[in-house]
Amino acid sequence: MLLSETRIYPLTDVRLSGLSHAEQVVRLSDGGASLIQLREKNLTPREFFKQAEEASNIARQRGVRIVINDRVDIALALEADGVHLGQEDLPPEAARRLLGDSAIIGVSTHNLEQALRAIRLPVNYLAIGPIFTTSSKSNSEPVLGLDGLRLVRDAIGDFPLVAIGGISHENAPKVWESGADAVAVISALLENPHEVVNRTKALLAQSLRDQKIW
Ligand code: TZP
Ligand code: MG
Repeated sequence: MLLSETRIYPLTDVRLSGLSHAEQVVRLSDGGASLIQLREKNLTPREFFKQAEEASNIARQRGVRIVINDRVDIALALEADGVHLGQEDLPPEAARRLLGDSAIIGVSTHNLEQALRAIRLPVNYLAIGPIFTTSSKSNSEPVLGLDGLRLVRDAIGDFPLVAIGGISHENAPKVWESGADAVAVISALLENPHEVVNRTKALLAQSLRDQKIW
C-alpha cells in the first residue's frame, strides 16, 4: 500500500510558498517526495484545474503520485491517482463509484469517533489532525496531541494513518513513534520557497532513519 512506500506526504500551498502547484511538485519531488496532495482553497475550479493539469503532467513524468484535495471532478478529469475528502466533501462511497477501485481515496478525521467511522468506508487511508496547532488551515478543529494520535492508532489497528497539523522536522519523529504511518505537512516544507528541496530531503532522511527495521 502507498503508505508503506513513503512516510512523508506533502500538501501544496500556493499562498504560503508563492509557487504554482506545478513548481511545488517540481521542488518537492526534487527533494524526493513520491506522493503529493494538491490543495487549493482560493482559486476558482477552472484555475485550479489548469494548474493541477500542469502539476499532474510533471508528476506523471517523474513517477510521483498526485492526490487532489476536495475535488472529485478534477481528480476524475485529470485521471489523478486519487482524491482527499474532508468531512463535508462528497461521501467516499460516491467518490469510489466515480473514480474506481484503483483510486487512492483518503478522508480527513478530527477525532476518535470520526476515525472509527472512516475505517468502515471505502478509503485507502485516513488522516487525523490537527495533531499540533497550525496556521495553515482556517477554522481548524481542536488539537489531538501525540496522546490523541496514539489513542486513534490503538483503536484502528493497522489501518493506514496519516497525521497532519503543525508537524515539523523537530516533532515528526515523535509523530511516527506515536503510530502515524506518514506525516502530512505544509509549512515545514513550503514556508520558504528556496528551502523546499532541502527541507524535503531532510524530512525524508529522518523518516528513513526513524523507520523501525528490527
Ligand atoms: N488539515 C488539518 S491541519 C492542516 C490541514 C490541511 C494544515 C497542515 O499544515 P501545516 O502547515 O503542516 O500545519
Ligand atoms: Mg475538503
